[in-house]
Amino acid sequence: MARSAILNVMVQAAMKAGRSLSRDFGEVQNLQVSMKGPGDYVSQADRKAEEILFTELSKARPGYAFLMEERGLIEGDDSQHRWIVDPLDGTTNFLHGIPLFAISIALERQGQIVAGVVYNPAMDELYTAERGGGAFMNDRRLRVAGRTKLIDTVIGCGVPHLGRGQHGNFLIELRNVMAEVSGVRRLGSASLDLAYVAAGRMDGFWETGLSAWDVAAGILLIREAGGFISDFAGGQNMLDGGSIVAGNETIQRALLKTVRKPVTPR
Ligand code: 2AM
Ligand code: CA
Ligand code: CA
Ligand code: CA
Repeated sequence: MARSAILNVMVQAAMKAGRSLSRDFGEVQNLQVSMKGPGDYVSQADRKAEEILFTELSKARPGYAFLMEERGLIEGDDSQHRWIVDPLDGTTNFLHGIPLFAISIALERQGQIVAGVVYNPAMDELYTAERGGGAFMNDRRLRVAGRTKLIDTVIGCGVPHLGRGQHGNFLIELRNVMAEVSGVRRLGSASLDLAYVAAGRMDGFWETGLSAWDVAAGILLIREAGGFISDFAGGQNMLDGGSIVAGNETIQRALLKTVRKPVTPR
């Protein structure tokens, strides 16, 4: 598999930040942790990884703008390009010693996501995609799962955490989905959830209340693996709207209908 120069830059940056996360994951009890809000933690590990990504990406492409979880928006001279970065997606897992976390890097060109990397250093799984070039895990080409009946599927979701609200809506969505699928999973890292859908490990995924850095790279992975994605309204406003429903063409459509079913007393 030949990677373009820009994807190579992203992979090298992700690996370097991944080494930093792996070191910190080994000594997680010594990390300084602070709370940004209820149930919303950030650690030195998040900040160090973000620093590495910012340094590496700006060295390789000076002037590109950034949108990063911890630093926020950083303007650039180049109005065409923007990096969308989550240095540690799944901080709660990380701080609990659960190896389900990832670095997520997407590159936007004129408002379109053209390259994406999701890297889980604990499992050494590197997911990459370029627009029109397919999606890969390490060197293996990815394809979304082919199941077409909801009853046969395993569907991932995100559970709203303390302070995020929408718990009531989530319980309705969950009840709707549980009634129609084979199993429901919750990994705790949205970028990995989307990578797992791209890899065909989960047949679909839904979550609300997400940010652009959680989903930007994963969206491209799924599209390039032949999958479909929409927001909860069926549109394509996933980056700003924060809601997402994914799967193959049939499952995505069915899942969207299922999660949005009105409540029926039972
Ligand atoms: P994070 O670990 O980068 O914060 C899990 O459902 C998803 O929600 C993860 O992608 C996680 O990203 C995000 N998340 C977890 N806790 C959060 C919080 N308190 N506020 C916003 N996003 C959160
Ligand atoms: Ca966070
Ligand atoms: Ca995140
Ligand atoms: Ca994060």
